[in-house]
Amino acid sequence: MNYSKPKFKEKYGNFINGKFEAPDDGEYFDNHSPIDNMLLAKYPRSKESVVKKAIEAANNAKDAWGKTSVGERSAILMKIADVIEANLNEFAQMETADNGKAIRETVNADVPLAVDHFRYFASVIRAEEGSATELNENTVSLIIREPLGVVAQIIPWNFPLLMLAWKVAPALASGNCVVLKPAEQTPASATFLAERIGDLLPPGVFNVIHGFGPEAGKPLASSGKVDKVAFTGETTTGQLIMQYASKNLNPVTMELGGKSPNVFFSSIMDHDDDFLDKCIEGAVLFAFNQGEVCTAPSRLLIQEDIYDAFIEKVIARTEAIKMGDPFDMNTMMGAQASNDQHEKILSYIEIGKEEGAEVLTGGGAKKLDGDLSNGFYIQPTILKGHNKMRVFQEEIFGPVLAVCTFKDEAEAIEIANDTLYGLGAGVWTRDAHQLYQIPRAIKAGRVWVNCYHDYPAHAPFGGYKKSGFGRENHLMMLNHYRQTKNMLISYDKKKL
Ligand code: TXE
Repeated sequence: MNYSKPKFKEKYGNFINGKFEAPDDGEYFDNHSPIDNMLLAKYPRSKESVVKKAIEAANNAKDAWGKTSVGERSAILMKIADVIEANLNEFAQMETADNGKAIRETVNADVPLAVDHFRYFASVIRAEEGSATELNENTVSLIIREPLGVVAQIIPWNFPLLMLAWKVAPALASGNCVVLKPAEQTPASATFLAERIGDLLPPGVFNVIHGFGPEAGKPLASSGKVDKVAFTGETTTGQLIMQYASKNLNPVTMELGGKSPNVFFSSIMDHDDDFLDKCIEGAVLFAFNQGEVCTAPSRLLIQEDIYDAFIEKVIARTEAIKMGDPFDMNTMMGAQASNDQHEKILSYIEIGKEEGAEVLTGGGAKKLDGDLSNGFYIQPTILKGHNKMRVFQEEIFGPVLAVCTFKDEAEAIEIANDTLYGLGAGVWTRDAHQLYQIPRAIKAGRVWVNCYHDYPAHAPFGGYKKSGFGRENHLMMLNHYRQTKNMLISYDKKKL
């Protein structure tokens, strides 16, 4: 199949109470493609009045939706998954045009993983069992889960459809209504989804409002008429959102930034075989999704006795990454998501150089030909330095790898944990002791051992430290969107 930029309408509305609506003040913002900086479409620049309307619609729908049976909700989520799957290529093209990522990623990862997420939560709610305990011969304790009501969800631009699925699938599965604000950089796939699934859900159950963080996100997160705020994005934005939600004592889930260590021990070089090739691929995953991944393995730690031999292979593999038209199936790395992001990454490369880091490969923007020359491309870049440098400590969110060496296990653990963040980590070794003990010692919510960047729906995902709290994926997620009701029932006729 030949992939290309899909046709967009001139402008789109917010999706509120089951239909698309123009913004009440008539204000729109322009959305450009980072591939070539061309205008894609206009979206509503929503303000508080629109946000309130969406929250009201969700509140009106919550009682009926909360009372639907598990079977009904499961069937609807299955249908949503089927609709996304049936439109896989359209979703993938839309996502590539909007975000700039390569079509091979959207076709093979973003969209299929979103489909799987809806199927997982459709299935897992049917397998759940409750709990009843006889406390004594006349007293029974029943534990019942109830939906929270209306959930505000604010998502970023790096995996627009997949982050939507991570948030929306468990919230709907648990019986909540949703008001979702996609990132202003990537409004397309949430809109496309609302167009396709709008008639599967009762009006008001799923609402999408577009706009900027302070104008639309803030009133959404601050509202006393929502019952929970779930957020993925930058750590400082997460801190603001916690402040807004705290006024209403609303619970929050925070999935924030990262600076994940990827640690390679000497034993990986013991044999020159497939496993070593896998390790090299694992190190080069810093460039996956243009490095715009909260768990990007952006710090590479190599045991010093294998450094020269291993880094040579990593550099060679990095230089073989094919950049080009994101709609070409052979392209491995596409455009950064926005001009702002492009500028931010380039400035970090300069900061690295000023700090004295050695550029091992890359080191600047990448100019492509024709229309693509206006797009936001960056060469995958490797900087050698030490862990105190800013490029080792701050989230760059681009294809920039900071590499250093370590002597032994103790130093590997020390460097790995010398970060404000604790989202992801990788450990690569053939040593059975290390492959258990090192991940246990690293303070991160997800440690991949001899693998990386795998996100199955049924494995819990989330951060330690400034990477946030609460978990996503896995059935434990359901309880982040539910209340626990305890019914204590006495069967004793006389005794109180
Ligand atoms: O993120 P924000 P930005 C990091 C990454 C990137 C930097 C800035 O380093 O360079 O953050 O990106 C909404 N009240 N990550 O500015 O601001 C916003 O509209 C309510 C890492 O795009 O966190 C969008 O929908 N909402 C991260 C969402 O928050 C607000 C993924 C995310 O935007 C708001 C994204 C406010 N005051 C960026 N301000 C990860 N680790 O996954 C913004 N928003």
